[in-house]
Amino acid sequence: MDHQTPENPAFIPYNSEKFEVAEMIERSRLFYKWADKRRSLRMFSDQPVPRQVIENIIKTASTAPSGAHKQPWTFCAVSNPEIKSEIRKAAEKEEFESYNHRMSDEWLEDLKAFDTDWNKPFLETVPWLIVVFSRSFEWSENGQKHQNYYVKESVGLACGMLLNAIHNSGLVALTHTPSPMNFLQEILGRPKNERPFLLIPVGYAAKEAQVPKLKRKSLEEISVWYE
Ligand code: IYR
Repeated sequence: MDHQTPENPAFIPYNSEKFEVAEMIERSRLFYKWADKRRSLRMFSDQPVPRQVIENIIKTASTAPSGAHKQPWTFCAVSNPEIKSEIRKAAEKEEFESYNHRMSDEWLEDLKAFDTDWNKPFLETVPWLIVVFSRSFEWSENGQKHQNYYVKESVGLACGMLLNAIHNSGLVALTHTPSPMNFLQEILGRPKNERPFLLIPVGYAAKEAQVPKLKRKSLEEISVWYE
């Protein structure tokens, strides 16, 4: 491997934290119970959230595994009110078209439980929008293109970690996908190798926030065991 010296080895020891079986079972149970409390929110407070929290959340997301460790993601953190307002306007324009002309009857029926429509006031209310971009390739310094690998898988994993980091901070989020999302690339001035992946409003839940009463699939429904 390149640049390998005794002072700068290519591989280093990894010591994982280990637990007794009983503790491991209890920790995994508690982590599940905690993760199961996370919900997608559409009702946010305008209470500010310190930038440092958002920085830590984004750093956590970037610990996700990625194809060949390319970390093919960019997280745009937006608190600027003018930019949030621009994003809301553009998102609502697309969502209006989607709800009125583009989405199938079956799709609209499936969304009834969520009571959503083309209005997205939360895009302005929330203190932060995290706009996640996937990077399909990179340019090297001499202008050569280098493909990234398993980009959707990698960015999806990072977003999962982002959502749990948000949950861990006592904040809430929505994985919002106005469609099409090209306007985000324009508004935020992102380069051609980036594609918008998710628009994630992050903040405190509104005082009177409600969520639809949903049931998660049981273990039996989601797993098959080959022991
Ligand atoms: N993007 C639209 C519609 C929408 C689609 C799905 I699939 C959802 O789970 C929720 C909403 C919107 O955000 O309203």
